[in-house]
Amino acid sequence: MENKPQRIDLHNFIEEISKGNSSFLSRAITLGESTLSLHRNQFRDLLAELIPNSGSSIRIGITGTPGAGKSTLIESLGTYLIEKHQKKVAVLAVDPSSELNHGSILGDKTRMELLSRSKQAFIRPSPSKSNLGGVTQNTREAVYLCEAAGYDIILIETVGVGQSETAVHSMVDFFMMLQIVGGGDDLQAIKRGIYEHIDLLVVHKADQDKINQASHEAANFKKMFALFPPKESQWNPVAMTCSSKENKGISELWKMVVNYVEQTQNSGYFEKKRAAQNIKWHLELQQDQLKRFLEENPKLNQGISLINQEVEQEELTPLEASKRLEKLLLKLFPNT
Ligand SMILES: Nc1nc2c(ncn2[C@@H]2O[C@H](COP(=O)(O)OP(=O)(O)OP(=O)(O)O)[C@@H](O)[C@H]2O)c(=O)[nH]1
Ligand SMILES: [Mg+2]
Repeated sequence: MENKPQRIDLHNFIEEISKGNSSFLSRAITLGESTLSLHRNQFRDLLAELIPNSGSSIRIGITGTPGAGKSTLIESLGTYLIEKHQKKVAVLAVDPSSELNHGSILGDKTRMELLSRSKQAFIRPSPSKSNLGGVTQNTREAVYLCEAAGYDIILIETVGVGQSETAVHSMVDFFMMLQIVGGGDDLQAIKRGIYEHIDLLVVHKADQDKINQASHEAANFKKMFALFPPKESQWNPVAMTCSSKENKGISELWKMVVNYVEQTQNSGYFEKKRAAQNIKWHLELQQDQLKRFLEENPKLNQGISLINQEVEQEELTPLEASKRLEKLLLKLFPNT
């Protein structure tokens, strides 16, 4: 027989996470990834208690095609922030394909060897769900938990393909994209319109022997950015070169983030963006809650199974089935 799900000791969790206990932080994130109602409900209570202690970090999204060097840059930047600025750094990942591709998680851990050994860093691979909505929600919640545990900088890695990039953009303060030197203009990126959403473009792998070419490419990106209409943030996207392997350009990159935060905090945009992101989160939670509520209603489930069977046996057309579902919903929720 399956074990009954365990109830967690909420107060103990709150206390330990607030003290920065990373193993409790990890367990809390796992609780949030559970699909069991008991876990989700407990997680919601935990998060509600901890959210007032969150919000004070800088949230940074990092995108780029597979192999662009995102994890390596996170290793360099994270180590720099810990050593030179005494920051605590959390690394999260949004990669809905990671369930299919366990290699990438292992790869990330080896790319972030120093960080994974540091007590000031916390690394959490992408939740292993294939549904992007679930992954996004889990990651957003993990951001709040990491902040409550005292992490000052949250770095979120995402692959520059598909919708995950847009999802990460909607949960960070600052968004950067990595492009490999010599890679040319990324046609895919142009198609996705992603250049218009980034705050910083890094011409990456700009090692000593490639620095001239990289600088030239960065200058071209700057010209392209100058043609974009002004953003609401009033921040002009920046292009710069960086070699994570040689640790070049890391402090300059950090300076850029600090400039951005200062400028947008002074203008009020920083808070405005967070408020808009909060509303988006609320709407996502609401959708999720409604979906769960419906999925867990036994009468509705029974009715849907019957309707499905009849469609499969060609006794009902899809349109007739939709009418039947509407009738069933009106019967189950008569006041609507
Ligand atoms: N020459 C050079 N190679 C680099 C640099 N940064 C990363 N690399 C190499 O690029 C390869 C990919 O690096 P990752 O950091 O795993 O790239 P990623 O973007 O995280 O890749 P995925 O997570 O698979 O999407 C590795 O072999 C790195 O050693 C750099 O600055 N210069
Ligand atoms: Mg990676």
